[in-house]
Amino acid sequence: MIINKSNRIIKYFITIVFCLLIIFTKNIQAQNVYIEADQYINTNGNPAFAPWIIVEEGSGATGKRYITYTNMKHVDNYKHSWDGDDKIGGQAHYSFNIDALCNIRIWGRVHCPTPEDDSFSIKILELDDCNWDRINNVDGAEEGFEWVNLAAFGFKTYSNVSPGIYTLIIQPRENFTKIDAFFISTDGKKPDRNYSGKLPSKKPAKIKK
Ligand SMILES: [Ca+2]
Ligand SMILES: [Ca+2]
Repeated sequence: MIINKSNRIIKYFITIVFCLLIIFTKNIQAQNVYIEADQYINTNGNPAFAPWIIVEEGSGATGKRYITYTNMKHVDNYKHSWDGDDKIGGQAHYSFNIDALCNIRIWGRVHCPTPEDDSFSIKILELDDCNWDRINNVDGAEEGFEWVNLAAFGFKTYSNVSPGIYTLIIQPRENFTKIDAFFISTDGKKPDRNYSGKLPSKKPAKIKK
């Protein structure tokens, strides 16, 4: 009698734990991520950031800063090659964390005044290996900085991305393309138009001993 009662209690307990596990697993949703374009992570071990430059701006750009490039006379018709691995142009590297299995698409906050200043190469190092995508002919950001879905202008979307640390890389192509920020959407939502960015840290990061 006592053994039967104990068995029932154990069964109830296992059932409750199992149900909680299902509910918890279903509710795991990866976090969306904002990246400021000026807060790149290039180090001595990575390609140089230049010819990208950081421009400080009082208003318009998130975090009051954006990146661009203006001195590409050394390349054909002021345009850099689409080949991001040719080692002529610089690269901007950004690290971001995906904390649960998800699909991702990437938005850019850009200002592209004309079709002659609206292109760059892009890839995610861990997902694309050697393949660069080509952002070009960007519509909707002629008058100032606007969020654009880069999937509409040449960048792929990614399905079933596993949790982990990833590296977004961009390389310049046409002069004067202005890039302000990126948004990694993991839930299909658009970036918040009220996002104002974050200023770069004035203090150096503390090193834990
Ligand atoms: Ca910015
Ligand atoms: Ca163009």
